[in-house]
Amino acid sequence: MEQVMESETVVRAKSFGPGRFQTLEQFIIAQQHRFPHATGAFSRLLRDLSVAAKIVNRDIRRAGLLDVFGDTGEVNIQGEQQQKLDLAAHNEFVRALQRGGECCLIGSEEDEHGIILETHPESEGKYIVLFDPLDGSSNIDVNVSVGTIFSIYHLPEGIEPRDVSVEAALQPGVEQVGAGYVIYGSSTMLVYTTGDGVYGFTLEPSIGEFLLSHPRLQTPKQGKLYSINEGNYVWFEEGLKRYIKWMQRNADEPKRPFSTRYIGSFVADFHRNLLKGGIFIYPATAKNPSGKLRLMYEANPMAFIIEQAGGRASDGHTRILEKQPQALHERTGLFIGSEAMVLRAEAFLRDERPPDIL
Ligand code: P6P
Repeated sequence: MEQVMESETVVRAKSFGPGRFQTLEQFIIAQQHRFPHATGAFSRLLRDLSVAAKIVNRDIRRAGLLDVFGDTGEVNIQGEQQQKLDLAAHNEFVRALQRGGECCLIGSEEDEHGIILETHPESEGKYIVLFDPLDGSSNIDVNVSVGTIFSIYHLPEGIEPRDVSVEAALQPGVEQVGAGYVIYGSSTMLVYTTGDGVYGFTLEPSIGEFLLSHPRLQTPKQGKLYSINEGNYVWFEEGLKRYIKWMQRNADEPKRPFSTRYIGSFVADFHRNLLKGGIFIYPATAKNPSGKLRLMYEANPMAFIIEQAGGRASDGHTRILEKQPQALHERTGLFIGSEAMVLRAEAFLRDERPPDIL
């Protein structure tokens, strides 16, 4: 009997059988079965986003070989140089959501007004998706990890998809039904929550599947890493300056000094702190009174994830998820990460003695 050699891919695919790893699709379907009235629309929406993520991943991995480095010469709504891959990523996610038909409204960092999608007769079009298609894009040309961040809301009751306007997206973060990010790093991971824990999937390039690698992620209550651009120190409020000096002191309870880790790519800094413990701070300052990061498609989705992982997120005073948005692209100060570290930062900002909390 001639021994038919299976291709390496087939062998590897088999080695990723149900006993080893669950694919994102299998996981999404398994989760859907937990909701008796689920129609599959949300599952299809997540699948649409994961397909776009794989395409963006492919383009990023080849960025050095294709003419996609550098900027388009355009400036986006944020007043930032629009990188070619920014636009390519934005277009991929828009196309995926258009094809899927489950989304009726998109809010994207790369689009000033919001994009209303035609819904399909065979799908419900009851979701609103907000995203930063390629966060940290200024790092693309120097080969530093970048990411995509997305946030999912239901279309508010009583509004038909054909009547949707961008105001329908202006819901507080507590109304999110899903949130996630993709980190294009040493490996490509998709991390998301729907309110029942945080799950991380690592892309296996040889079979083109996201495989469950980090089930029920929890972030340490206390960490030793802090991420902040201290180049802005002169514009920090006094309480934050005191917090930074407290973290740098040679002391115990908790053991300090902490280490600073700042990549300048929010998704990468967030992901490391999520896994290892730590705090990421981009505060409102005298120079940037509203902060830099955007509430709707950066702070809110990451706040949903960090709270589901046992952490905390505020603007230093107010819980991020309870902030009532006034505009699609509004910015916010952000303190996000290990619960004890965010609580202590908030105490310093209230000008209190460092409390013995947690
Ligand atoms: P700064 C990237 O442009 C970004 O929006 C985040 O990804 C990152 O955390 C932050 O800005 C870095 O800002 O002012 O420290 O360069």
